[in-house]
Amino acid sequence: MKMYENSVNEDMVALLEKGKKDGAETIWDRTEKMKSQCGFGVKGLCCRNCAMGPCRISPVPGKGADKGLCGATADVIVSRNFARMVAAGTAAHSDHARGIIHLLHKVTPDGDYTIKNVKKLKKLAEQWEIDIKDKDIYEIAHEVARVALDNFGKPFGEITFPKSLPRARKELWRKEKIIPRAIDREVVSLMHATHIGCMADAEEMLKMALRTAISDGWAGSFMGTSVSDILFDVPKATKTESNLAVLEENQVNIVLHGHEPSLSEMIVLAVSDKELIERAKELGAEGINLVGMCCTGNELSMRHGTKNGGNFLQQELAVITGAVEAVIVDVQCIFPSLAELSKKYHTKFITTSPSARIAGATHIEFDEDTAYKSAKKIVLEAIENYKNRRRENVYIPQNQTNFMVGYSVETIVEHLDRVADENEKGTLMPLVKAIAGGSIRGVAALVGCNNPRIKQDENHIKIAQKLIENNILVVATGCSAIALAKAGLASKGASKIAGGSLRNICEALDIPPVLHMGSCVDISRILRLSGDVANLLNVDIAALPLAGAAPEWMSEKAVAIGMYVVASGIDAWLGVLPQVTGSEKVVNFLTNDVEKITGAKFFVETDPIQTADQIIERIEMKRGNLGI
Ligand code: SF4
Ligand code: MSK
Repeated sequence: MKMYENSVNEDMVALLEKGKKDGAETIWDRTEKMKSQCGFGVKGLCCRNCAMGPCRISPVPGKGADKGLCGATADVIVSRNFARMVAAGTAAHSDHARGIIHLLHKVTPDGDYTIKNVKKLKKLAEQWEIDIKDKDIYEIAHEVARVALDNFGKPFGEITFPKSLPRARKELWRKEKIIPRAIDREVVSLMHATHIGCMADAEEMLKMALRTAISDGWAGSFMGTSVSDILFDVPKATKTESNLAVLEENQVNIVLHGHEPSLSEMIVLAVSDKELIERAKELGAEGINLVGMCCTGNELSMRHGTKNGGNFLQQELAVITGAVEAVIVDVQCIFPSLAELSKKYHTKFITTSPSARIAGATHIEFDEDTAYKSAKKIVLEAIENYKNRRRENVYIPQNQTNFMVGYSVETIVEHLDRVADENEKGTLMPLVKAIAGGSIRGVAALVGCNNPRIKQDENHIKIAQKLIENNILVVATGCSAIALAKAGLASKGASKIAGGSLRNICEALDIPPVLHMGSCVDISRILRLSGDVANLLNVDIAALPLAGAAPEWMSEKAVAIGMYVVASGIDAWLGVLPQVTGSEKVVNFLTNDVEKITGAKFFVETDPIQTADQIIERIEMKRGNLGI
């Protein structure tokens, strides 16, 4: 009997059936094979932080070991394990940001990468008090990059935060001693504290983890998004299509998967290269069809309107269509299984990053110094593979969904200008008024991944539907945004299922009730929106009727995100139980005591309708406290 249901999407179920006939293995097969999970691991009770271990603590009091060899208790082990997840998640987002900032530091007017948004560059420079008078924009860019890079390893002081961070929040972090000093420093300090013989106080461990996570959200991710906008432009509202039906029968199909826009922005140029299109035609294809996946898919859709093939759990299904010439990847959320799976089909699995080399893949390292040439080489590899497609084994689903993408804060403001009073143009004031007046009851962020232990996309969709029915505006990023796009909720037509007052606002602003704001790193756009609204109202973020939810999360990045969301004063709902239940103290801190420090806490709820109900209740409570 099957333990886990696979997907809400019939096309995906059909592809899984095809995969079975083809003898292909997918994540659902591996989930079944994994059978019951390790009981110690599920509760976070296993420690192998030193070679006296592994040690595991019995979850049953009085039975078996109640301490590790060094004397570490369940509280210590669980909190250390959780903290390590935060460190890894912060490292992933922030290393991504560092890569983009290094790119900004070497950008030249005649290079492959140029500055696409001078306004945003100058604004950031001004915020950071960089003297821009009489300076060339590339000189300014290099100085901005220097200041940004300092935030990773500055030896003294605090991180330079964006203006959107309300002063009250910053003061609170200072008072609670969770204000981050530098990104790398926080990751290193946290890892140090988890070493044997260091931190053995669960609450202090989790406070350190909060500090590290803040450096992810308000620095690493924030700078990653800002610098991407400077280099590749601020996303604008764009219509595009989602799901694997976006693959083309008679074109070279390239699936681009991962996270880093430095690669995707060059691949997008390379697929329009005349020479390469010519070569594709020589081989009998009508053209080259670029399809994004996961967060790279989001980056591409929001800046170029590139079609999106799907989210995390669709990466193997893309190969199973038999219609994909190449899956090109960079970093994060890439199944190593793609190496073996693609050999069953004609697909080339091409890795490009030294940080994510995968045995069995074709590795063509992407070189930023010769970016366009390098991207062309990678795309050519895909084109040359077109002749190997086995047409008798191709199945491309037929159902695609239109959706809107590209709701950066700047674009939201442009839409708000449609209804703004003259003196409020260019600000978020109309949104503030709609929230204060009650036509928008609050704003909920749906973020995070898919997880094979949950029917793909189901929780994202059910929660979003219920929230918009109740006049709560949904903002979404990452794989959640893709789930909602596939379900039609990120299209303007979805406003017909929204509550009456939200529907009226959506129609007046010409927006969908679910705003697709980009990739995982772009949760920083949501932080910015929250901070800017709080600043306009002169309150702290914790006072606002906001909520965050990661209904199908799986990655360590999601743990870091949850922690920085809570540290920012926004409640966070998790639809998958984190591996912390081995310690009552840790559970109690995350779901209770942390609220005394940050004004927000975690809720763990696996039922999507209950989740939506709880979000609505907390949002109404916050409205009541604000007297609105
Ligand atoms: Fe065991 Fe302590 Fe070593 Fe962990 S750090 S493996 S609990 S002895
Ligand atoms: S890609 S971290 S599966 S959202 Fe950003 Fe999706 Fe989660 Fe990866």
